[in-house]
Amino acid sequence: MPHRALLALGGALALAGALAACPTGHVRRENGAAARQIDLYPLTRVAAGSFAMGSGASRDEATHPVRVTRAFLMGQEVTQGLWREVTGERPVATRAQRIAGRDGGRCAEDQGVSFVGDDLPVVCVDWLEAVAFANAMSAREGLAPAYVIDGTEVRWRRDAGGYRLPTEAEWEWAARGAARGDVEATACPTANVADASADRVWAWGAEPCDDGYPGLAPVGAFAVGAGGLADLDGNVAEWCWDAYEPYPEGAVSDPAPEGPSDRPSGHVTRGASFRTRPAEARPWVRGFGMGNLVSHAVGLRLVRNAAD
Ligand SMILES: [Ca+2]
Ligand SMILES: [Ca+2]
Repeated sequence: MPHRALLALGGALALAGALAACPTGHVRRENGAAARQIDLYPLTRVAAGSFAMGSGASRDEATHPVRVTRAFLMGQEVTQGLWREVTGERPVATRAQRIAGRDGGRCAEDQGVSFVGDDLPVVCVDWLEAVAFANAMSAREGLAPAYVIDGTEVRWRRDAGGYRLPTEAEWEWAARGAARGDVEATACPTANVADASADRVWAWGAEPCDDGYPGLAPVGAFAVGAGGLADLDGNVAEWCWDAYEPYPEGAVSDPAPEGPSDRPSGHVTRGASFRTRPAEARPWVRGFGMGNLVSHAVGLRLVRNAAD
């Protein structure tokens, strides 16, 4: 068994029982008020724990011990319908007009494939828009905002109860727990990746399977892994909080490198997308984009600190 497959198995075993679904559709208010129905963004609890982060397959994925000291609640990829509900804007269509030419002008449509739909993941939002959306979600539910945003500078108030982007470590910890075993071998039929249907549109290269979605898939269209998290290994890559840095050599707790939103080396994105070949759809692959990157393959999912 390849080293990275062993690590994947080890990670999955270490996480057995670490993920547990919250009662669907409920969140508990931070201020102790009675829980209320939240229909639009169910959350899954991810327990605190320790794991070996990074596959060890390359210097960029250097394996190192990481401790996630606090449980958190994680949602699915943010849909365009949720974005519109919270902000009043339909991001893809409006941004495609405002930013024509960026990402090849493909934010709303590419080669006849539509990227617009309420049940599709939000795409073509940059990192600053993603953190601003997290604060907007918090405001909507009366939660303390996680971010103080001053122009392009963003400060994370780590104890705040509001919505935020996951850290890269939280994302990988959750993804390893939700993985369905050998992700490399199974990504194509169980996640929205660059498959034969995409090849028929964009001629990216023949793949041996067809997941049925050349572009975006509705969020949650594929079977969820342990604990109820979906699309961690496909559909859209997702913005994380972290500035993109080389991994540390030693053990760390709650790593979360910070930097200006427009730093040249950018912010981390995690997870494969519909543009990722199945063999590359691995939960420890790191991506990054400038804070102002706009891509129709990059969206977001949100987390909150768990109350206990
Ligand atoms: Ca696909
Ligand atoms: Ca994803």
